[in-house]
Amino acid sequence: MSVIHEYIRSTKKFPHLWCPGCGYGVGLSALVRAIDSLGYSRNDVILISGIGCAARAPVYVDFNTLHTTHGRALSFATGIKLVKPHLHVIVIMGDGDALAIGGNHFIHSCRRNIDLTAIVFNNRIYGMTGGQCSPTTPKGDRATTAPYDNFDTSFDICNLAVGAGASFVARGTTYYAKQTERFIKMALAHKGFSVVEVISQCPTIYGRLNKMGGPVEMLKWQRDNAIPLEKVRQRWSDSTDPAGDLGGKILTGIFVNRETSEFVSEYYAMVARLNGSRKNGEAKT
Ligand SMILES: Cc1ncc(C[n+]2csc(CCOP(=O)(O)OP(=O)(O)O)c2C)c(N)n1
Repeated sequence: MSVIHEYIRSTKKFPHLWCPGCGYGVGLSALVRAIDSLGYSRNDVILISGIGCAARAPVYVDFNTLHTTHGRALSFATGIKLVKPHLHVIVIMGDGDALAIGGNHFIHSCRRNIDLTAIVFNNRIYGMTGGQCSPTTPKGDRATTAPYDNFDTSFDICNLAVGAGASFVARGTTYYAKQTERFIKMALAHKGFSVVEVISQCPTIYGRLNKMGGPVEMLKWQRDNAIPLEKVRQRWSDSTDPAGDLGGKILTGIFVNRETSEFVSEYYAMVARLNGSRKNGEAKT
């Protein structure tokens, strides 16, 4: 029996709602294996999600789980982490949930560097609601709300997270699932706001609209188009390749991994300081 079977709520919550060939099960398995390999007690883990196909992930696994409103998973997670700082608080979001309706919460969680792990399953579209453009739909691609091609420029989730102050940021794919698992494990062990973007195939909607073939072809596309960040950095430093012109390729790897002040520790340090000053009869605030 695989590790995954020890954690799934197979008798209560199956069949799951993901379409055949969806990559989200691969992303969820990578997360479960990462948690298991860190030896966390499942009672100390809480998975929180908003709304969308990605946001269904916590429902299928036997941890503490919370399914919240669209785009607000990080707010719920922030409250829980502040009240129960010993918990490993993990937030699973889709690209629309995290970057569209939840975009503001996302950037400010990065800025706070609060000790949460955000896993963003990116299928480049709104899957659950029928294939509308999301902020990560690539320019020139089709969506149900872009029948003549999308002319918006897409967000780069990882660079956005780095710029906003997240202290661990990585991108993996469902094709390179072991690599993704490794990134998630590092993110979980990291103290601070950690983000792992997981590029996933959505053969039923995004793939069909963009004539990318079935799940196997979409996975092969990932295999052939994922470029390790180190290679590009090398090219940039050689200055032979114009920066930014990646021709639709996906950069994978660790974008940032830094130690910097963390919100919950600072908050409790301040509480202790203020309580101390009260006891000593000093100013109350
Ligand atoms: C306040 C609110 N607005 C809109 C919706 C409708 N809605 C449900 S899921 C979703 C988009 C989900 O997209 P994404 O986060 O990319 O997840 P996916 O389904 O692709 O995994 C939207 C707009 C909602 N549930 N609540």
